[in-house]
Amino acid sequence: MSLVMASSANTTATTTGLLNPPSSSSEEAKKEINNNGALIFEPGLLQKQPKMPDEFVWPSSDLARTQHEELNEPLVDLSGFMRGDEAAIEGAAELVKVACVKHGLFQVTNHGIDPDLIRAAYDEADFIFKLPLERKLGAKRKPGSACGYSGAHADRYTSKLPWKEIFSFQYHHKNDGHQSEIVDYFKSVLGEQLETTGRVYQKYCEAIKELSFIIMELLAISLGMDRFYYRNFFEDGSSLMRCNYYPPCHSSSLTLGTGPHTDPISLTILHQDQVGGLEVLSEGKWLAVRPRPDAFVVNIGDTFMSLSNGRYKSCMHRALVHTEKKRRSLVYFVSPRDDKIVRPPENLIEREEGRKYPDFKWCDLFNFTQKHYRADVATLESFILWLRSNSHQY
Ligand SMILES: O=C(O)CCC(=O)C(=O)O
Repeated sequence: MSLVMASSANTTATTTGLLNPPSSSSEEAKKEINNNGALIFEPGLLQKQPKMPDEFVWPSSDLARTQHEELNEPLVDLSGFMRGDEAAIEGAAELVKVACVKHGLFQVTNHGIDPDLIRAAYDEADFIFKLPLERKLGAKRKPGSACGYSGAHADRYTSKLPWKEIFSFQYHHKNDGHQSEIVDYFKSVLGEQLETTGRVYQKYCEAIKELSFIIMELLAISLGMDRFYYRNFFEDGSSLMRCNYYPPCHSSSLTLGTGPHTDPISLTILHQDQVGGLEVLSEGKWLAVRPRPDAFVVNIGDTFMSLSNGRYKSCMHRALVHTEKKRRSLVYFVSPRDDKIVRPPENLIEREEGRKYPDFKWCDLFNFTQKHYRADVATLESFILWLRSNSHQY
């Protein structure tokens, strides 16, 4: 992190290692470095502090120790799906079903994504996070938006800060006439120099979108529905791609890289590097998800839980940080078009004892998590209470 320290020479370090605004510079530069008054995450300095700043210390309930046990999630081999082998597809759908009913997470292998593309996506993430602090803050997330740079979510919160930096951007599944959406975004917020980075992620998102559609087909089959039902539902949707960078942390037992939460979106497709740290709550125990270079982790989010009328569980997970090693993950969050009504298909309602959740629009849940509520272990329940109290019924 020395790059960041060098670039922030005109900032003043507090005893906590969170940076105060610079004392003398132009108003514009001040605003940029000052993060609009929010504290700035600078892990290089934090590592030199004798004590972990309170902002990063999580309550013991969230820090409940891992069981030193791995989650026994299924490894779903997609090669049968790729060659159209119906028996193999049925077998894969059965594995998906068991995992989604139990805890909402499985891994997929033989997914067809080029390992060189995955490697390139990690290399570009390293490049982004090594940029000077001013450049990253110049691309910081705007209020109400999920896109851009954020250090420890310090722009939004003042406690239970996650020990990580993130960079996120949007990708529309139907990008008619705008096939360089991500390239253009990178160039606009980080400069022309980032064109190659944008191209790598454009390719990465296009490939993962195809994978997400395959998984949507498997999910539909596993729920006994028309195979293309969810694929069609998400065809004109969008995804958010997030690169997570977790610096090493001496006080790793006091903090978290990502706190316990379920994802508000529909489906998450994640690749983690070999350091490990992703954990899932299963039957009351935090269990590690083993990193596999050849696999993607897939988990159900709140919106898909609603679309399955509560049959499939939104996966409760968190990420630990390592004492000596940096950790990275590449996360692709799938969502329907903003104005789509989230409602389970009729045949899932008929077979069930009524509706588990009311209809809602995805954009309302998204805005709820951006403006009113910090995604945690109870996002969907809280959203539904809010929806009802605000008479947003569809
Ligand atoms: O890094 C990980 O393994 C988990 C990331 C995550 O849950 C998130 O970014 O929401």
